[in-house]
Order: sequence, then structure tokens, then C-alpha cells
Amino acid sequence: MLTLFPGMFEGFTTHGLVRVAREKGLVDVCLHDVREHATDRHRSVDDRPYGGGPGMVLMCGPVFACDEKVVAAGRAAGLSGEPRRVLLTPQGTPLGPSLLEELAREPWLSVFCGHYEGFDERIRIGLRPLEVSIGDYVLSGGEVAAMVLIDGTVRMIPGALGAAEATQDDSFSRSGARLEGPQYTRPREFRGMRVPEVLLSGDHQAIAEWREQQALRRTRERRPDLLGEEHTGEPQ
Ligand code: 6GU
Repeated sequence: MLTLFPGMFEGFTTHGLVRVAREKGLVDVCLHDVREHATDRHRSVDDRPYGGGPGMVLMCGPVFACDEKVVAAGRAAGLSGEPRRVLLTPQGTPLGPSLLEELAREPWLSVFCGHYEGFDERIRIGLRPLEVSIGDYVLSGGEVAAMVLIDGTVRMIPGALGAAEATQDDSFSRSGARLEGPQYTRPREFRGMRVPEVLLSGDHQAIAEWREQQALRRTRERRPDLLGEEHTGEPQ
């Protein structure tokens, strides 16, 4: 990760899925502070745009220097060639399941978190990153988007999830995009709300059919587009 705020990743890399995947040796996440590559005494990483206008633009110098350090550090750690460079920006390709699977197959990713009004265009021209967006809204910086990308990517690495957390029933998994249906755990009754009888029946066939029907119903209700259908507006 190349970022102006490495501290934002601390909790993310030391908890949950990413922590476990690191402990299993499936992935490592290394944080690189772009500001360490500033060259002036103010440690500037951004400057005013040529041609005028509001906002600041991330400068080439610190970003290219940080990229070079990342390449050197990766090689020292035994990686070969170059990293697949990803730049997080609202102008990028929308992130989806097929891109996550593709990224999960990469041995080495270099993830740039955008900030300020944008990047000096020569960062795009010189480093040729894959530009990725996580949706049609603007965030204050690329860090949160980078965590979305890393979490989604690590889940796709074989062995990252335990058997119990298998991805096949997930919403948006390969096996056909559909939403997950309702789930219940103990107690059988909570504040007057009861677990559906079929789930207590022990009839595996009936349970599987119920789950299938519930998943379809929920998908049709909330995301008919996933089934290639129009929204009917029918309540559940
Ligand atoms: Cl990748 N970055 C920022 N700053 N905002 C976003 C985004 C990324 N994706 C959606 N909004």
C-alpha cells in the first residue's frame, strides 16, 4: 500500500480476515508512507494545479520515489518482475467480483491511494496503473477504498476462508449472483419472534428448498437486476 496515511491501515491489517490470512502466510500487506519520499523541507507531497483552479494535486516526485522503493522492497522479499499497480480513484473501473478474482491471482499488487483533487497526470502515464473505483460516490481519500479492495481480494485467495465461511453461498459469488437468504441461531424464540419451523424440522431436503426459495425471493425483491428482471415493486 502506498499511502499518505499508513496509520489508517493498522487496525485493518491486524484484525479479522486479513490478519488470519497473514498468519497463514497467504498474503502480506506492507505499508509505505508516500510522505517519506518528499524532498523539500516542508515534506510536501502536493502542489497547486498548473493553469490555476481550486484544490491541490499529488506530485510526481514522492509517488515515483515511493514506487521505486516498493519495487526494491518486493524484490528483496523474493518477488520477481514488477507489481501489478492499482490506483484508487473515483474515475476508475468499477470494482466487481471478476476484478477481485483477477487481483487475487496476482503475486504482487502495488496499491496507490489517491488524495486531494487528484494526481499529476504523469503518474498515470508513467506508472500505467489499473484505475479502480468502488462506486459512484466520492470519498475523501483512497485509503478506505483500498481496504475494500484488499478485503475483497484476500477473500478470493484459496485457503483464506475456512470451510465454514465458504464463499459459494455468498451474495455475488461465481455460482450465479444472488443475495443470501435469512439465517437464524439460538434461541428458538426471541421477543416473540420465532425461528421458521422448517429450519427445526431436521428435513435437509425441505431446508435446502426453503433456503433456495428465500434467496430467490430476496433477490427478486431487492435486486431483480441480478436475475435479469425488472423491479416489480411488489413487497416481500
Ligand atoms: Cl477508489 N477513491 C475515492 N477518493 N473516492 C471514491 C473511490 C475511490 N471510489 C469511489 N469513490
